[in-house]
Amino acid sequence: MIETDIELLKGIANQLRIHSINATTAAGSGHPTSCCSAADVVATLFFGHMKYDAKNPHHYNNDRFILSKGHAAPLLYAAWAEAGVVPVADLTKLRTFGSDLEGHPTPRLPFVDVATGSLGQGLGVGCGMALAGRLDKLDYNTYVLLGDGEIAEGAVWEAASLAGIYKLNNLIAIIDDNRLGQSQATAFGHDTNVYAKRFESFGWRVEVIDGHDIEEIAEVLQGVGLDDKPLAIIAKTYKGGGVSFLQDKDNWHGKPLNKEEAAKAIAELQPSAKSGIGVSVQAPSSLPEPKNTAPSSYPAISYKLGDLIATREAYGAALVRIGEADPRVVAMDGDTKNSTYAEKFFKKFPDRFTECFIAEQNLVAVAIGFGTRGKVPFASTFATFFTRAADQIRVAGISTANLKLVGSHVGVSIGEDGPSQMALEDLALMRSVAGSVVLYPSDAVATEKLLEQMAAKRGIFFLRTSRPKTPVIYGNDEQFPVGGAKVVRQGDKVTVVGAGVTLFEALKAADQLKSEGIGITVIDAYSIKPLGKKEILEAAKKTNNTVITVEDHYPEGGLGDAVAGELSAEGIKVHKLAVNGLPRSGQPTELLSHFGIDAAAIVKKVKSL
Ligand SMILES: Cc1ncc(C[n+]2csc(CCOP(=O)(O)OP(=O)(O)O)c2C)c(N)n1
Ligand SMILES: [Mg+2]
Repeated sequence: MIETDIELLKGIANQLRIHSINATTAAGSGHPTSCCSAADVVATLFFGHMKYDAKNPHHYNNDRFILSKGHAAPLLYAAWAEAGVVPVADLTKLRTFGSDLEGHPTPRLPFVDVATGSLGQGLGVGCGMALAGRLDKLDYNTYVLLGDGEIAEGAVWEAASLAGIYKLNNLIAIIDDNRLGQSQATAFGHDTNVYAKRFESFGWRVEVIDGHDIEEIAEVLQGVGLDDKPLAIIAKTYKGGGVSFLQDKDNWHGKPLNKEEAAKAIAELQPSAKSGIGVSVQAPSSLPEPKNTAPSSYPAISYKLGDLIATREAYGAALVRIGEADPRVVAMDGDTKNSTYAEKFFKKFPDRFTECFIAEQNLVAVAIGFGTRGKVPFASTFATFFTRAADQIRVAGISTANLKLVGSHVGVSIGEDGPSQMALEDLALMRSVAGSVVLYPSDAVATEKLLEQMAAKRGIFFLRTSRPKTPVIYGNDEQFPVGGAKVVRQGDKVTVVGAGVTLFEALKAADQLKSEGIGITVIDAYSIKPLGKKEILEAAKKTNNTVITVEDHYPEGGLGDAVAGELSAEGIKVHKLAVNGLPRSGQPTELLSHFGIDAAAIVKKVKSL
């Protein structure tokens, strides 16, 4: 790097500081000191190192930058303003309603791939992006900027572990070690050695640098990708760095400067500030663009009515079938692939499968990362273990991510393994995610057809599969539009709505009641969000406005609440049968009976009404 460049980068760093201070002072809130500590690193990355086409932030081979410490958003916006993407005049609209420059970054902005601000999530997403780059034979690098306080999060170390295992030398973590967190100093402060040893033990190459020395920053960045390990740069910095009365001071986290303070700070910075506007940056190399387009159709299926196949097994078959036609499909699992049947896909397409080991937060983050790169990621594990990644899934909602989650082993019907393995809260969690779709097929055909839609449509989908084998009840040509429901039996007394194993209990109940001269309607609610309201309402109106829901889930937030929530305004009475109480090990039939969600319980409830 030539000397004038160093001077220019120093100047740009100060310009970024000025923008960050001005914007937060105008907003009356925000984190200027968290921006100042990282300004030299960000200036060097954006104007002296990264390869990207600023005119097209979505370019398939642009270097990626994730601001994992999302509260430093003004710094990110300032960098993209100096790169010519955000109008400089817009920076002071920070945090105002109507501006896309939100308090923490969201993909409303074209240069933001994922929402950040819930600390600890960026590095896992970066792993997914780095893996996708490798799969697509692209040479972009993924840079993730983290705070020193942030890396107390376990999810960071799940990601660090995976990056080390897969030797992701296209992934760079930069730790802005400014010694301070929010309310006090971080646990290890400026003891960079602690962080160095930790990253090294996870298989990373580590460089410890002065994070305010542009020359040093530029020099270590020149070593990116030179060996077969991910690179961690521990940058020793000062919070508020560059401004004398802020630098390294306690009690300045998350506080804007008042007008006088801002003027004083800018008077210090201005003399050496330089604009980045018009500074040329390296373009991405022109490698072939990956084929990330959806196929026009998927191959047909051929199941026989009555065949016994667990929906989890149908999931594995569907993933292979769809993956054959759709090169965008990738899969990942958390060491349960032989139970979720993702293994079928792994065997067929080993390059497109990522074993994420037992680290579910990272499993979800990796999937989100793949999704940002035009892939259609299917992540699977036992449904209950997705609850562990609740925050990643919630933030995926804010990111409007393309994310497909498939959870198996649901409810008490898994039996002997006992309550720690039973998903009984998953529907409640997944229904509450912004923009999510929640599907719950009962047979193999429904599973296959729903999976096609999951692959074809963008968005966050959760598919609940079951452990026990269930008979195929639908013909191969049956359609299962998202937001629909199927009437599988018709009667006039009451409508029973089930899904998964409880659908078959409802059918048994219908047979028994029929032999006693009582007719009931049975509905397969394969689409829980959006719910097949039209079908259920129509049926309910023909059965005395009375509905019974039956589900292998706790009563809170599952199928029963979904149906009651949609139908209460229509004057329909909804009676919920659900797992009311703490489960224990036992045979599935015993447990379904004990918790009152089997055929006998349905018969009893129908008669009581
Ligand atoms: C998961 C999570 N927990 C807590 C917070 C609240 N919070 C925002 S910034 C911050 C301190 C971060 O310290 P550090 O990572 O060192 O960043 P710095 O501001 O020092 O660069 C905290 C606790 C959060 N945003 N996310
Ligand atoms: Mg800090």
